[in-house]
Amino acid sequence: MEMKDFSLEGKVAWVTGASYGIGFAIASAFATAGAKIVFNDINQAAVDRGLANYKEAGIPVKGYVCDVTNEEAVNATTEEIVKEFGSIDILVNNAGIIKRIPMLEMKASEFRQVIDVDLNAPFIVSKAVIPYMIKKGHGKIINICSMMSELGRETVSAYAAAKGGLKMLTRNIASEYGEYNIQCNGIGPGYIATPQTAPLREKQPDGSRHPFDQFIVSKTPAARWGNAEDLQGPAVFLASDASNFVNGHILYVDGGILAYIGKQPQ
Ligand code: NAP
Ligand code: GCO
Repeated sequence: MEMKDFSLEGKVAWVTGASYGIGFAIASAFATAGAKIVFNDINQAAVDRGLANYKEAGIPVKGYVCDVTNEEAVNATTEEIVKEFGSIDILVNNAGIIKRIPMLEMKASEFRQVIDVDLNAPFIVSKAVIPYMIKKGHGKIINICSMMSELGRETVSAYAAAKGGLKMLTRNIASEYGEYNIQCNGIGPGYIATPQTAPLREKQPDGSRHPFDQFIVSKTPAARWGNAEDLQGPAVFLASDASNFVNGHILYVDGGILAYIGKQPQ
């Protein structure tokens, strides 16, 4: 093994929904490791916000407006990226949404919307990119899964169904395209402090911590929320040649939540 196996020099990486948060942190780490970065977001305002974030971080980047649930738009964006950059060596399916609604109050249309962004879109984007990876003779796909790929909890039925499905889509892409030297793996972040989880960390009117915030810290052996930077090393590993025989794996980056039975009563 050589340290250059961890390098992403000369690689082109597309991270979806990467204007901020986990996607931005992963794209930034890829840039540090030598990759050229492209990202997309759902509208021009989001892309502009992303471009400003990358500029501030000194990272050259190209941003595209593309709704990942729109197959036509995804195909067109994929073609544009390949035309401009020559290939897509690394794809991170990061764009996602969550709706926290008790199942009996959730409309079928709301359930479908979550499945559309969190599960159908990784299928659509991977389907667009894989032929180019086959042509190039290699490719890395990283699907951003979740604790909810393994666990359920109140109010997140659609999200858990989608992220559980994404885990299996990951394994299936690995199974179907592994012979073309394509590795498809997942990252399952634990509870990460981003805008997506901000409502779960909101201070109470009396200034005390949100009960869910305290619950998560007590469930996490690391005794803290993760931050987006905690995902950078694992993502670079899965994007690099150092992981060329790792396929269909979900790497949980969760401070130990899944390993832990919980604090015993005192
Ligand atoms: P996030 O708010 O979920 O970020 C997702 C990004 O995707 C946003 O930039 C969002 O844009 C974009 N997006 C949403 N729908 C899209 C669409 N149809 N087309 C294109 N882009 C779209 O924040 P995050 O916490 O960084 O989450 C990133 C990923 O990690 C998600 O897949 C999430 O489920 C997953 N995850 C998060 C955690 C956590 O604790 N934070 C844990 C496990 C997994 P807008 O903001 O403009 O809507
Ligand atoms: C929730 C959270 C989670 C996290 C994450 C956990 O409401 O329980 O939003 O679903 O965001 O996906 O890994």
